[in-house]
Amino acid sequence: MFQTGSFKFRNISDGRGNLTAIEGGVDIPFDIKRVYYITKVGEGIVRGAHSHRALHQVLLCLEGSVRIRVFHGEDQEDVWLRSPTEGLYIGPWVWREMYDFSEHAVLLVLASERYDEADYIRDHDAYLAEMKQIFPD
Ligand code: T46
Repeated sequence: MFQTGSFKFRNISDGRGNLTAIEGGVDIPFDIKRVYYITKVGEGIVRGAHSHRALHQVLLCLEGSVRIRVFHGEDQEDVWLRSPTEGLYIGPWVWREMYDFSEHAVLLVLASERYDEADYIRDHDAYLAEMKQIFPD
């Protein structure tokens, strides 16, 4: 129902450097309709602080590190992304916040749908109320 999960992607390394390939529907459980990335986040800044109703995403930190806090109902977990071969899957109805971006951190996000502001719940009380309505137990 409320899903998060970790992925480890294959690193193809040779004398020229590293290469990691991610195929939608193969390496991650959805087709990729959108890619975006977040850079130059200053010290102490918190991003995210919202949930989605339908969107599936995988987050990767290509450079540096970032801490992701995921929350669904009463459970909360902090996940550090520190390697470009690690991905964090976040499904619908999971509240997420991104903290502690290191200097030069590059957060890449693979998304299952095109951008749709109507899919966001940006108010935490509204999120809890909607969750209670949809998942009463
Ligand atoms: C998420 C976390 C991990 C667009 O126009 N198109 C887009 O595809 C996206 C993602 C955003 N925007 C606009 C909407 C806002 O005016 O860019 C502005 C900043 O977006 P937001 O405040 O939602 O950014 P974050 O970093 O708080 O959240 C983003 C994603 O929006 C969100 O889906 O899960 O990264």
